[in-house]
Amino acid sequence: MIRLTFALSTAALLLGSAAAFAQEEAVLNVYNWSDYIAEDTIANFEAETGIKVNYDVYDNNEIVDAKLLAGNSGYDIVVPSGNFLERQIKAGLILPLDKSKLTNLGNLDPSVMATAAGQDPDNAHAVPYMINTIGYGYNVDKVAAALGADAPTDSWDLIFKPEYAEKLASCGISLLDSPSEVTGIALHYLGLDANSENPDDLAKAEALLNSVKPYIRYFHSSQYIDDLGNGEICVALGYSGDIFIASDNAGEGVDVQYVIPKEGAATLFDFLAIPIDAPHPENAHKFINYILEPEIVAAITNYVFYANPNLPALEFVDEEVKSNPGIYPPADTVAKAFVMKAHSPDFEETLTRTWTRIKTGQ
Ligand code: N2P
Repeated sequence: MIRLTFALSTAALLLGSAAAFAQEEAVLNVYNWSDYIAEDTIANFEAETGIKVNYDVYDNNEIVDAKLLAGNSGYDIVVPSGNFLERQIKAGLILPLDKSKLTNLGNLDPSVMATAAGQDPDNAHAVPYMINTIGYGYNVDKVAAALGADAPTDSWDLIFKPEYAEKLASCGISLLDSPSEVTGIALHYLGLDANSENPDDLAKAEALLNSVKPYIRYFHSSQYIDDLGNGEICVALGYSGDIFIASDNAGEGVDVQYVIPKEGAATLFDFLAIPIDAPHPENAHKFINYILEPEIVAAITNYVFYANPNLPALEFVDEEVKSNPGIYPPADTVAKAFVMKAHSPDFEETLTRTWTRIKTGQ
């Protein structure tokens, strides 16, 4: 009898949650990076599923992190980079995926999934969306005018050696407003571990950034797309695809090139993930499965110039995109790149204070 009661109440619970899913309102709240989806992806998803999408954008991991930590963000989909995702999973902020609902999961490159499992054990919580490197973009004519033929446009020296940065100040250098990524790159440039949490190492990165700070026009993580293209700035440390977008949108006669510096660039995955308290988890799974369709994700890659890890999508990626070594880098470039890892919460706090000091000089 007890067993029967238990069975009945379990069945009622299951029916209850099935009913809750069935009754989930036809809404999905997406929080994605700016310039990180094709023009018609959302409209096509809405037309195919009848789900209305509310779509917000951000340009920096720290913003999403703070919203997830605060809870009740209202978002059903977020797109953290792997190093942030790793910490968010450990903190219980991300919903485990129901893989039975992700019928297209097998499209993902097994080697990428193996790498991703380093940040999301067993790939249990998130699906790799796009792959990017962090290098820099530069305006070929303006940099040549400022530095002549000797400009080190294959090296981080262009930004981190004051003798060059000083000469570029008048045409404008911008850095990402991203503490972990920019200090990681500075550490790597100094020959130190990009993921070091040693205070002495961080002090060296701070000193390097301070040495070029007088020549930095601004710290921002998306403004450079327009400004590189319209000639407002001439060098931007930034995300690979965003620099290709700047190049693609550049005004008449403006030649913007992306550089993966010879010392190595940062490389990272951004992931599709569902916050633990997402109001529409069922719709979020439908969205992730939709993005996993080869033609859908290929259209995104063709529009935003970031590589995706979906193997059957490759045949739908434009030839000029897949043959671009800045978008689909060759193996030796990948070997020199470094992966950003999760920081401890304590170090993250120290880093935030250091970053404020660098930006404000106080
Ligand atoms: C898109 C920037 C995405 C790359 N504009 C950040 N990881």
